[in-house]
Amino acid sequence: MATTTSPNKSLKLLFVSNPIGPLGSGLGGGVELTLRNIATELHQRGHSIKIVATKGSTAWGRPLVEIAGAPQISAQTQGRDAPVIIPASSVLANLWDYVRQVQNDYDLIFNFAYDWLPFYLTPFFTCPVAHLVSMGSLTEAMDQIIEQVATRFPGTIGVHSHAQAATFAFADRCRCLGNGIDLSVYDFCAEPASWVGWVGRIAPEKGLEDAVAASQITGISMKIMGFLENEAYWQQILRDYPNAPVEYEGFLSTTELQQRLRQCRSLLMTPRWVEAFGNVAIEALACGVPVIAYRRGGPAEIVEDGKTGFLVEPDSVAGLVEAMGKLDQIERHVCRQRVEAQYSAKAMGDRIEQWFLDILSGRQSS
Ligand code: HBI
Repeated sequence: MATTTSPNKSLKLLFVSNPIGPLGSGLGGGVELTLRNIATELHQRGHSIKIVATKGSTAWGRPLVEIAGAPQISAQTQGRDAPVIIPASSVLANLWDYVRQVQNDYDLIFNFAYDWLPFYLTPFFTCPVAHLVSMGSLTEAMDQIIEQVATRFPGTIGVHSHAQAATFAFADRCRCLGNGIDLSVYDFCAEPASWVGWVGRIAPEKGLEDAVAASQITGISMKIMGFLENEAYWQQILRDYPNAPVEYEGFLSTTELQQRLRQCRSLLMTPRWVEAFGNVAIEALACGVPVIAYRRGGPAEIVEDGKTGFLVEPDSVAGLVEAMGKLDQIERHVCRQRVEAQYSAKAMGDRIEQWFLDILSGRQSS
């Protein structure tokens, strides 16, 4: 139901997770960390949060409803003309049937799924729905259904970066939210180890092979951390770069990840696609780790070239190698300061809270 809200009113919020895997499994990539951080921050501000997610999820202490069912195919493995596929016993369908049943208990529903169904169902709900779109344009079907919501419910489409918004025809109707992390989890490290780091889902769109190539050329060791999504892709990289001093450290928890990340000389980000944001960029900077990133997507809006890292010509291994030779120019404490100013959980909480209040009051702002 619509409510008139004042900034200090506690909102009753239902967070609906993504349908590709349980929260805490890593299958949901950056969107898991985003959901966790927003839920924690808004709870601390006095809002009441409930999370509905795939069976087997963790909700980091927040009230959780677990829903069983078959997962969706990962959206980025689909082609632009991919049809919308809903498997039998679809967990996505079951999630949103639950949401329909309980919608009157909430002021606002917050969707984290990059899937057709929640957008299609939005007009069928009486409770307002806010959508956090976690990736850039991937398929015609998704572009069309998100645009339909952006048109019918102005101001309810949230994105992480201007670069991500620019991949959609309705870029000017997206609300740019950036992202945010709980800085108390990330300890600043002034004296790094000699090695560099690479963090992310190990899949072709993340361009890991370029970072491995740069490690082989420079002889600088590299620690690789993240969810091994595509084994064949990883094995091919090992065959192509047999002498690269690289080590796969597995999919680590946030705490374990930051313990390794903070020691890095630098983080390398080599996205082939328009990374919507690049959470790991702010996680690294929060520890004082400079980021060397292709000038593409979200990381290009986070890294300040020459100040908190280097922005490199996309897909240029030589560019990565050159930047790796200039890391002494970067002051590690400046990296931490930039995150404290723009990407703390508080800064993100302010942006999300204002977004919700604007939706509930029918106000619009970019
Ligand atoms: N695929 N179908 C689908 N739905 C999602 O919500 C989804 C996805 N692939 C990747 C993904 N979410 C997240 O890893 C990114 O949004 C970060």
